[in-house]
Amino acid sequence: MTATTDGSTGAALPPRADSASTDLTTPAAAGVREAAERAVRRATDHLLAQQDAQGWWKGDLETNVTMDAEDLLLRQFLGIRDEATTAAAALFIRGEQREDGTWATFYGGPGELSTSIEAYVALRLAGDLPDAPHMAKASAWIRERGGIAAARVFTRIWLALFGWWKWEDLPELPPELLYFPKWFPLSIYNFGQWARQTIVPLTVVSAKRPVRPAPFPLDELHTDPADPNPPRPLATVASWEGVFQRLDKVVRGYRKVALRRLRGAALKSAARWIVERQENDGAWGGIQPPAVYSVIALHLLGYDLEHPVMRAGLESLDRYALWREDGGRMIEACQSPVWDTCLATIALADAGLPADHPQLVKAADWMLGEQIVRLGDWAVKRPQLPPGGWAFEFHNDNYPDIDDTAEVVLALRRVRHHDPERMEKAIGRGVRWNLGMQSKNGAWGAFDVDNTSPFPNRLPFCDFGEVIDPPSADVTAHVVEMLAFEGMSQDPRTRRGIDWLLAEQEPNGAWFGRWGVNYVYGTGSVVPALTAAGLPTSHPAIRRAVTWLEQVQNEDGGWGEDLRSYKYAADWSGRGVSTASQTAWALMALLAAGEKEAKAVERGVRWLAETQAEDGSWDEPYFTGTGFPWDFSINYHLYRQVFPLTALGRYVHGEPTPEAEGD
Ligand code: R19
Repeated sequence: MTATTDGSTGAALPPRADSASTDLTTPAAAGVREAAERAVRRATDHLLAQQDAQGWWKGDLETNVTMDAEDLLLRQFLGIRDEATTAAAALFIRGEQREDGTWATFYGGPGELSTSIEAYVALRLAGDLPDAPHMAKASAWIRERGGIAAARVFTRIWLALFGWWKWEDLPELPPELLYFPKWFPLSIYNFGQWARQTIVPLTVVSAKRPVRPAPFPLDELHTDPADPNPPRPLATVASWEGVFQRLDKVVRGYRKVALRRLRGAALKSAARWIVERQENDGAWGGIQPPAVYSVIALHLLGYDLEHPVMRAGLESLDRYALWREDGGRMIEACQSPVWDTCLATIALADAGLPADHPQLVKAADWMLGEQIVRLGDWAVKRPQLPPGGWAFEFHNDNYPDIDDTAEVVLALRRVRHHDPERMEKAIGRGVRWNLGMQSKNGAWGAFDVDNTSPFPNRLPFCDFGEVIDPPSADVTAHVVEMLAFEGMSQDPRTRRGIDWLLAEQEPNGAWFGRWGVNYVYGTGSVVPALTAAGLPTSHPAIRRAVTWLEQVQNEDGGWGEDLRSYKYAADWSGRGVSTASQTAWALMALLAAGEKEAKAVERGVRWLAETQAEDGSWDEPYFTGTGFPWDFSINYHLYRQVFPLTALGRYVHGEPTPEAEGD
């Protein structure tokens, strides 16, 4: 696909299947079945071979070069950057640069300003000179787009650490924030867990305003080096943005008179808050950005690099690095072993592996050991609820999530384990925890209950990604599906989830995908959940979804949806180059809707069988995972394997049914 500068036009839309046209490739149905069976066998072998000896699966989690750039900037800030690491990171960053000199946030996507600035600075740290052709191209584009002054807050904070931007020209983030009670609109507990964990250490950085000597000037990234910090335009007085910008001025005023003792106590509280949340692996919350900012914050609060907390934190950062065959070093934003393992288990069960297959039992054993049996931040809003969830990562006991818990329970139910009592107990705790985490509106968010405050998003500070965690259709669908398999379809709590899902359906028949791209993921999650919960396949909501999926099927028989669907839904919803995981999601919905004999399914199955590689894998350069819609995208490298296997397995062996489960 040709990427364009603004993403709105130009990227070629793949041809859609035209239901009126004659099908040129009509294969005998038996041929499709054979092709599907063969694809299932090969995909099964491939997936089985990827399991770790300890029982888990983990695909690479690819995002964008801001991870790599910020890792280098952190090392520069602490004075621990070494040449070998820098060279390896630079090799990777250079390899990700686009023809036009920019860096994108997803494969085939448009150049992005803040990402390009951070990548450029990282390459300067690695010694690339401003007049080298690839650097000059990048800086010209950056200047054309408004330069550093137009970059997001996070990027300007990184630059302020080296004096390349003025702290006075950044929004305030006072550590006294920690004192807001949990009912207060701007309490840290009204931010999503990822934002909360990032903001607390950044309050320390914002209070301290540290500046390390810049290793080189960055004049070439300003539109006017003589006036590098042009004031940002004030929003209109009447708007919410205006109100919050004014609030920012008030906080600035407060900074000058901040009660010394209050500020000192707030900083101490922040340090305690951070240290208490360090996980056993030395990182924070399983994701890289909070680890990076926490290490900086603690350093500013006087922790030296030899302090055990700091040593563990710094060592943990190395574990986010993946070494590629060419010697390049890529940083993972986080790691997905629990998510990958439950999805792989479900896929292998769908593929027809016996429930007592040793590799499935091993996976179940590992998952059982990962259940979280202590309280976390979620308990601030649910103090009475006993623990029992699962997190996405290896080490993230403070932040189990509802999505992983639902899918792990669904996966455990597909395995016959030698200790059924242990299984029942674990599943019971997981189900109760998920039920306890239902939001007021009957639906489920990812990490917290009722994390829906409109205020965090209004802060001038929050100009990137999502900062709240409201219920979503994909997570709610996974919980409803899990409750249906637990025999709770008629439970009033499940019914409320179903009603919420029915009300969330878009006029075109699709559902929005919060954590996967995009309407194909939402629809692929919701339809199987609704039918598992007993909705007849003739239900109008199911029919509308089927019609939509058939309408957006590509001419080649697959489905694809570009990340641009988050920004330009009118043109891009359900549209994009066919990918293995998205084709699988569409098929999962159609099969659940009883469309096994439909032409659309036959053509989708054929597409998957034909695009499979000899070794049973699929190739998928396109990003089909979502961190934050549009702003932060993920290529989960195992998605291309587990979802096609689930779809093809269900095509061959039929849907898993709640009745058939649980022996
Ligand atoms: C479904 C399972 N999910 C519910 C869990 C998915 C976890 C996705 C991994 C997210 O990794 C992250 C998270 C946050 C960030 C940030 C960030 C940006 C803005 C703020 Br404010 C705070 C943090 C940057 O990179 C990230 C990566 C699939």
